[in-house]
Amino acid sequence: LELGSQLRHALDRDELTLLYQPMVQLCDGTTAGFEALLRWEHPEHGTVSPNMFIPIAESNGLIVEIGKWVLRKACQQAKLWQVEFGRPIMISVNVSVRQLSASGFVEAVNEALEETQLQPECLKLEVTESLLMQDPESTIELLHELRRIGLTIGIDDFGTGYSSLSYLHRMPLDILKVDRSFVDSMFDSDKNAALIRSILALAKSLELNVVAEGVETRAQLQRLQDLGCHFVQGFYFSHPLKPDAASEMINHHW
Ligand code: G
Ligand code: G
Ligand code: MN
Ligand code: NA
Repeated sequence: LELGSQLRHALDRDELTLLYQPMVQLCDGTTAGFEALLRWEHPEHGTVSPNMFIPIAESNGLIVEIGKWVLRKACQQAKLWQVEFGRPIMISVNVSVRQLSASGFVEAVNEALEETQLQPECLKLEVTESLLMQDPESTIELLHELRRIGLTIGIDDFGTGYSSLSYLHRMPLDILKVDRSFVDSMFDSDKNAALIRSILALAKSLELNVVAEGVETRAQLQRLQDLGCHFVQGFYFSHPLKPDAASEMINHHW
């Protein structure tokens, strides 16, 4: 059977799961929240990466249903943590192009929030740079609507797309996530170091908070802190974790 039709059953068979990667706040070393990362536990192929099946889900339309499941599951988990730990825990959900542009996306967000009773302020959406530039005018409208609800909007994989600066400053964004390729190469040369500095300067002038992703070493962490980065994520702190293991990171001091 081909992957596409198996994916149709994956939801019913409970084969989709979310892992959670901590997002660390640099000013005080606390866990500010988590990014929810989707996995497919395939009965024969083992764990399948979203890189593999999200494109399939986008082409056969299943992304809408999968996206709703992810939103609901992530909000549910954030609410559980909030109740257990007595403070709001931010949850970030990745949203793909086709999902965001499908009609009913805002309704799906509202339903997930209502059903789980999570405050909208705890939900962050990560949209990729390429998405923002595909249809900027209607995207700006939609993001405004989501922010009016109370959501936080982050631009993911920043620096890898082709953002037009003239649109970027009109985009209703809260967070800029520096793509991990920049963190990866920040010590390679003076030019690479300058690149990440200028991304941080751009974020500052646009009044966006910055998350650096893909932090794998203490040296990277220290440099990013010196450069004024607000949040970090990466294997240096933690891989994406199952809910129980993620719970143990909530009161961890980094
Ligand atoms: O966690 P991992 O490195 O496997 O993620 C690979 C890619 O899949 C990343 O680009 C990530 O943004 C994307 N991704 C992870 N979870 C989701 C999800 O729930 N929905 C969408 N649309 N993309 C996701
Ligand atoms: O596109 P997005 O930023 O959503 O991608 C998230 C992906 O990056 C996840 O699949 C996650 O597993 C992966 N990831 C998270 N931290 C690190 C890291 O420190 N190094 C590397 N190589 N990948 C990471
Ligand atoms: Mn992401
Ligand atoms: Na990214």
